Amino acid sequence: MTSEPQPSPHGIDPVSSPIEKLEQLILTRQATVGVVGLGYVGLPFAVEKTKVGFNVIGIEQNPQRAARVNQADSYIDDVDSDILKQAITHNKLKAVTSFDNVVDMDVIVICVPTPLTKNLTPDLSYVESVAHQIGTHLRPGQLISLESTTYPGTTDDVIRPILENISGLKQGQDFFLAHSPERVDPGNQRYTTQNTNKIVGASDPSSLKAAELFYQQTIQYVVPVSSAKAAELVKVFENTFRAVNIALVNELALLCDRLDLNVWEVLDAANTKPFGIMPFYPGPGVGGHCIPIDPHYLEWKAKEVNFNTRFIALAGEINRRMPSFVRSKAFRVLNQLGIAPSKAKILVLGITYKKDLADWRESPAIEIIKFLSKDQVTLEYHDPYVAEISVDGQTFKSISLAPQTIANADLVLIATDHSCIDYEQVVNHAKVVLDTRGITRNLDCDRTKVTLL
Ligand code: SAJ
Repeated sequence: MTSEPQPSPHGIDPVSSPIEKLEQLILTRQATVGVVGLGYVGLPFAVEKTKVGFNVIGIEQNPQRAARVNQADSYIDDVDSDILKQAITHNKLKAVTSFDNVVDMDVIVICVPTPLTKNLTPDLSYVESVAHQIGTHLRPGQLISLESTTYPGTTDDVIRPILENISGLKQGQDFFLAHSPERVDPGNQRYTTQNTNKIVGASDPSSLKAAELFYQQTIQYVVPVSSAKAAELVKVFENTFRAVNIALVNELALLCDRLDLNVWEVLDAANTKPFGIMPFYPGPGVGGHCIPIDPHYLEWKAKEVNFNTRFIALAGEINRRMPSFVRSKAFRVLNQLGIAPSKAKILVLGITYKKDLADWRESPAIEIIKFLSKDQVTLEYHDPYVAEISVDGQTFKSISLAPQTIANADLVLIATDHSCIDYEQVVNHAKVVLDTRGITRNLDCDRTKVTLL
């Protein structure tokens, strides 16, 4: 990665080809960068590019989000408002809601969601809609990079035809197209957009070269692969690897429950092996925008070539089963206290999909709350990151974690293990605790009060 923009030898050579012009604009940081989708991937990426001198235009369909970006009011945990303010006040970043500026952009990076439909099939509607919008403004010399996680073949077989058919331009000679999967671990303080190795793949050499050069301006180690398809598969494999290993330890938790063994003791001991193992831990289920979703993109593509990815299907089934397992464990604890669920008060501690961030969408804790609400349990929650949630039309506000509110609950259910909570205090004041994250397993406390997943 170069720390300084490269001086353009003699300005932009009027006779150079589209690829040479684009490379010069990238090297001199004179390229205008468009980022479509200012979410947990797009906004950190946009800010990173401004830090090395690029002018960035964010295209954000949500007008409230676009306004907040322009007011330097960050809504993404990993983007500090002060850093955002620098980009805005130096006129290096602005957010718009339309695609009219696309013609002024030299590089356009697509960071929009790729969710699943209700029956677990890929929903490319956001990506296709963006491709149509870009296609209507596409001009020679532009590089388009798809970062959204998707099945192998999307860039070449879905995006490319849309861009070529609408614009009449050809990939590789007029415009350039690549896939560079996002690798963002929300809340990770060590690995950021800037120091996380980045895969780049394209199906023609000019596109690959332009994309590699672009990402090398801000990322220490860019890894080229032979095609967009290979880059797409790298990413969905990474998340499938996690989903399958999380499912393995979740299944172990289910088995340990039958064998009356402590799954946390077994895993902690297994992870003392100095080689050939990697720590994964059971939990109340798998949340976030990636792990529960991305593997099913690969499963769907595999079926297209008559191949059954059984690991993915099984992993999804086991991980989706965990919230109801937590419900059955909670009922077992209440039963031992002689309390019927419909007479019980449960305090859910932590509702985000994983610790130390504010994102509670797709969180397993919400699934658990849905189950317990149907069982007419009286529910309260505390989460320092989330002041209010609505679940199936019911609104809950985070209550204070005072000793009295802890003691008032028949059961405290730890669903997310935020680092800022004093779990010793929680156990001391609680009647009983169901710990689905193993966060209390090494605490010096009254263990008779604690049930681990
Ligand atoms: N979880 C477990 N047990 C584990 C690990 C995770 O139950 O051992 C749960 C978490 O609590 C969470 C879910 O699985 O609910 C997903 O956690 P995650 O950290 O794997 O997923 P994300 O979506 O926050 O971030 C991941 C990235 N995380 C890591 O690499 C550690 C990575 O897989 C992707 O770069 C990113 O998704 C993405 O955007 O694809």
